[in-house]
Amino acid sequence: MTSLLSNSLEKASRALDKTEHGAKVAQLSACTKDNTHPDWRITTDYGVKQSNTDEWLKVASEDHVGPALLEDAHGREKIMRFDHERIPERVVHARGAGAFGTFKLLESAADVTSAGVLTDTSRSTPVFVRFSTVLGSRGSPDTVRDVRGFAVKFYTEEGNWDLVGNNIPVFFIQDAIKFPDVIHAAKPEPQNEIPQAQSAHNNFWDFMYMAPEATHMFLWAMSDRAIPRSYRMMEGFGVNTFTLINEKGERSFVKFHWKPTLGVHSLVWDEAIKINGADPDFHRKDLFMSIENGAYPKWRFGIQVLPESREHDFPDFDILDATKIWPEDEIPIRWIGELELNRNPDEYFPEVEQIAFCTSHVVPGIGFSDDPLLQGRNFSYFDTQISRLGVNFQELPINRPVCPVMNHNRDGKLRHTITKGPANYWPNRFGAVPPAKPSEGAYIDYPAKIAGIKARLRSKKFGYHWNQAQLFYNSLTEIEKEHVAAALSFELDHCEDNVVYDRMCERLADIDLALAQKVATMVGGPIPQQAGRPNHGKKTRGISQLEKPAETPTIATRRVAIIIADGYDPVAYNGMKAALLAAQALPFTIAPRRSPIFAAGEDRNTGKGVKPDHHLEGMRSVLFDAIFLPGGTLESIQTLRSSGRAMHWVREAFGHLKPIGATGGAVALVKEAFAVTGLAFSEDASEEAVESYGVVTAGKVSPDGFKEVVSVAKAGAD
Ligand code: HDD
Repeated sequence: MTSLLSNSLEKASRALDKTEHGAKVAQLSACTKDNTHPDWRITTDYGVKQSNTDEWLKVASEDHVGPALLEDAHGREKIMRFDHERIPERVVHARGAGAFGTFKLLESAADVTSAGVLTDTSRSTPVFVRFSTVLGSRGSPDTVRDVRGFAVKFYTEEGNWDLVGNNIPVFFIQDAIKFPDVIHAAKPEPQNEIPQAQSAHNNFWDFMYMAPEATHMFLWAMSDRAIPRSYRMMEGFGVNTFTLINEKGERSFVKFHWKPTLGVHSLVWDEAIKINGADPDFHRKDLFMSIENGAYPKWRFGIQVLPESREHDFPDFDILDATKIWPEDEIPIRWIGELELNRNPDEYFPEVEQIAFCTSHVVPGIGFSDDPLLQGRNFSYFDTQISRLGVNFQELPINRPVCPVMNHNRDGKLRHTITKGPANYWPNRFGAVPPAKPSEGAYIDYPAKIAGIKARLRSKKFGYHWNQAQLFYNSLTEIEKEHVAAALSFELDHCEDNVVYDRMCERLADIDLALAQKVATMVGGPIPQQAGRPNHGKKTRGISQLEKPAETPTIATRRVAIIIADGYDPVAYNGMKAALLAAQALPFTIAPRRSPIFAAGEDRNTGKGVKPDHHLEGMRSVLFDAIFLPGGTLESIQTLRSSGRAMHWVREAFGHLKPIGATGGAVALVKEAFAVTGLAFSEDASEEAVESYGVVTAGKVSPDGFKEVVSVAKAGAD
């Protein structure tokens, strides 16, 4: 795929390094080295060149070599460094991928905040974004059913701002003190560490029932949002309620949003579970390759703002409750900025693994609210970085702010800044300047007036667990509702304890009776006869992902398999490949073998043939967004028809509702493959009927036909 990278794109991304990423890349380059320097030879970590890095120093005689000597400092260093390569993985969100990018403000929010990053439209703020799954270990697959992390570090001129969000706008619990419970219940069970990276087990669903506040979020987690097609095609949400403070000292509540310009798209579950085996790095690769190919993913940045005076205006929910959304129908989103990811990391560990986010890291103009989940998070992240990376974690290159840092924090493990001067305390007698005033850019802690009793409490509206769960379900389209029912049926099928699935069937009746009945029938639970709580029937905008197509329909970066065999039609093959490349899609040639495949009429002794990118056994249709069969001689069709794998590619792509194109003799092959699915398209089936399934066939090859396949694929991509 890298071969698609044109020189001009490479140049463009290098140019970006200097301009768009500015300060952060300049800072990182000071600690970046290039191990490919032609004059360099292998040395120890203390800099001494070594002549042999393949044999340990040993005692040798004529007929015997060994034992190995402890004296070998190079050998010992090499092994000891290796022994200590791992650090504790993140306790949640261990599996992740990241990239550098740029945040640009398109419209100033100076009416509500004084933050430079949200008011100065001339700025280009460097960022690093890390996407992740929550439950799995570092080596777990990418396409599991799970919430995805969407953590953004803005390296602003006033210090680092970490917006640590998810791709789902609500959370399982309301108070941070319950975080260890929900995570213990969701992670592998303690007696056998099973299952990995799955919520489909007894403990998770036990907790979902026992903690009714989780009801809204588990519906989101059972929806298509939890199996995204790509990190580039998912929304991001700050989830918690933060605050903004403007120059006049007025405070507003705020929720942060990211919306992908490529639209929100998901896999289907059958694809997701198969991709986990076929390519466990599917999302990581997708992000890396699209940036490498110059197809930089973009998101709009939005804020939902409520003046402080409106805190109690919403009878159905508390605006500080992280298990609730602020419905867009009531509080619209102001889209004010844009994020683009345009540079891959140079090395995974020092950048993606060592990046450390803390929700407590905000800049002047942005503050916290009394959201009890956020308050606990502000403690937890800093604490976890100390155990993961050590107390000097903010000195690591990826974590350093681009503005000056001056304070009297010193020492600790692996401190490496050398600070000159005799004073490591304040105030001191050496005439150091005093701390800045607010007018000089200092952070202002908003002087909120607080009075009350000390107690372990939640406010009353935190008890309304059902209204937004129903609102979410009602706002989905029929197909999305079917997917929720199927996901619940899958998950509860993996719970062997009938106490768990029986209770969950009862719980679902608090949301929607038909949903509960459908799932109960599938999983063998008691079938509820009446709703636990009547469904209020309300809906809102912004929930169904079908409302969120790409800003401009596109198949750029989508993967298309062109399946050929010896005797293929070169006009159809080359024409389609050219049409796909023109649309910036990624065509892959797939054939029964990876050695050259010869076109119809090509001499197999003198011709060069086409070298496929993969053979049919090396890949699976689940790894592609669309397939095309160019047809050709009888021999070529016969080769594919008699291959169970080739026919399975076609059927599986059809089963996953992917666009399929075929020309010439391949049309009959495609129809034959469908016959097994029970959807035999008769020879005289109307074109519309066939196309309604995303299938485009043409007896004759024509440039218009290629365009049509591309346009059906575009519609399919949405
Ligand atoms: Fe968290 C990591 C998102 C609640 C405690 N969290 C972490 C990451 C993301 C989130 C994206 C990965 C950051 C990275 O890529 O390094 N977490 C959320 C969201 C939450 C949330 C959107 C709800 C609004 N988290 C939450 C609570 C607590 C934590 C309530 C604890 C009280 N989260 C952590 C942590 C992690 C973490 C243990 C593990 C690794 C890390 O912080 O750096 O501190």
